[in-house]
Amino acid sequence: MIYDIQNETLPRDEMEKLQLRRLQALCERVYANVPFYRKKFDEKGVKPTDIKSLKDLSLLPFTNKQDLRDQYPFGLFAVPKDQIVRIHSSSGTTGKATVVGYTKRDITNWGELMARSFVASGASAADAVHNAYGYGLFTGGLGAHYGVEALGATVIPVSGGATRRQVMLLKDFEPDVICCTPSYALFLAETGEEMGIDIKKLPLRIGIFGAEPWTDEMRLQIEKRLGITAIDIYGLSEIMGPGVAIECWEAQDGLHIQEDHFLAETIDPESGETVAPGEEGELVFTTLTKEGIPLIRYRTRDLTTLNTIPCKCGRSTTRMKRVTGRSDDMLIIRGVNVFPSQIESILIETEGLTPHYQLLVGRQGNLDTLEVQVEVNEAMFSDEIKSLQRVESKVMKNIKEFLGVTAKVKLVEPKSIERSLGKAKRIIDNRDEA
Ligand code: DLL
Repeated sequence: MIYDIQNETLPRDEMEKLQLRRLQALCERVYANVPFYRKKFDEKGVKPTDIKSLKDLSLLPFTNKQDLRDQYPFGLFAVPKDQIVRIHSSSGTTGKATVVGYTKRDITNWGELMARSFVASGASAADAVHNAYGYGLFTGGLGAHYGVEALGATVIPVSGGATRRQVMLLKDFEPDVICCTPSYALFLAETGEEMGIDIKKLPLRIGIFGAEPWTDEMRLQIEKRLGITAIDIYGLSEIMGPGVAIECWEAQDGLHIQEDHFLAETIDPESGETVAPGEEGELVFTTLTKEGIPLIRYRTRDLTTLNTIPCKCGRSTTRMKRVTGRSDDMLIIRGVNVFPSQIESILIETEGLTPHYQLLVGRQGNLDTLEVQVEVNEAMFSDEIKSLQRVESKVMKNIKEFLGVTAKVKLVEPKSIERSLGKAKRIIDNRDEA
């Protein structure tokens, strides 16, 4: 089923016409209402009327996270404050928070896009959704919540935390769909096992997981342990929140971008030049319909590849590959670039290891060092030291062979790495202290 058959299946030329119309109106709007953009346009010598085709997008200036921080809290809002009906904010790990505001129409659009996303995942109005994304300034909880209501399904607003109670609710309320981060899904499976509740045997059918990078290997684990179809959902608060793009259950082959609302490009992160579909680049979004805080060419730092081939599910929207890392999560270990997700793939494929891991980055002299700490499963834990050492060297060898970096590998006890209720913390960077 497709929720918004008209907009999700628009032929390419009609989609582009709609995008252009919206882009032109957007440029007029931000030029008139946001001094920051007026200045940026003027500096580039571009006027809203210069945008005559979608190709002219490249004339427009980029926006980045620092711009949002510099304009903290409300400097990029394009409407008077009395039209803002909701604020969200993302704390980030460094620097000031970024703040976003939504008008009534923004909230309605977001609900509709999340309703589209639920249907793309295989859910329907008849389903009940256990929503374990955090409620609050984070966009996950309320974003999914309003989507369930727009669809007319039942929302169970659990939020994050109290994990044993969550397992009880999964058993007692028998929801069809769960929303949470992929790392939390595994924590739920593990907690269920401890409580003697096998989530696989419950009616739960679909998981909608996002807010952090995960891999296909992790998907298989989650699908097996929870007995569900695991769907990847992508979004970021600056652009809207969850629901910017989602996989369809029919293909699970790339995430459909809601292109009538968000114009996507991929660029070379160094030069800023646009790269062609099929080539990896940094994802850049222009919000076509947002009123509260519209953004022009926002650099997400997320790396992906666009695919314009229509999908077998019937949607014609451009798809993006699973985001395997942010350019700022990339580690450079002795000159070699490594993403946590690449290490994750190697760990998950190794017998006896779990997907619970952390990467400790340090410095010795002038060189960066990497230590991979990964939990073993119970069976492996009760094995002899010799076989543990064998696994350690095997993982070290695979990391060296496939990724080209030397890492120390340390197997740790089951359940010794702290579980996260939201986004997992994969990297511990001790370089500043060294
Ligand atoms: O994480 C919004 C969200 C909530 C998305 C719930 C999906 C589900 P932020 O806190 O602003 O917003 O973080 C956005 O998280 O730029 C990516 O780096 C990362 N991210 C989000 N979804 C995915 C995903 C929410 N499916 C940042 N795969 C983004 C990989 C993701 N990374």
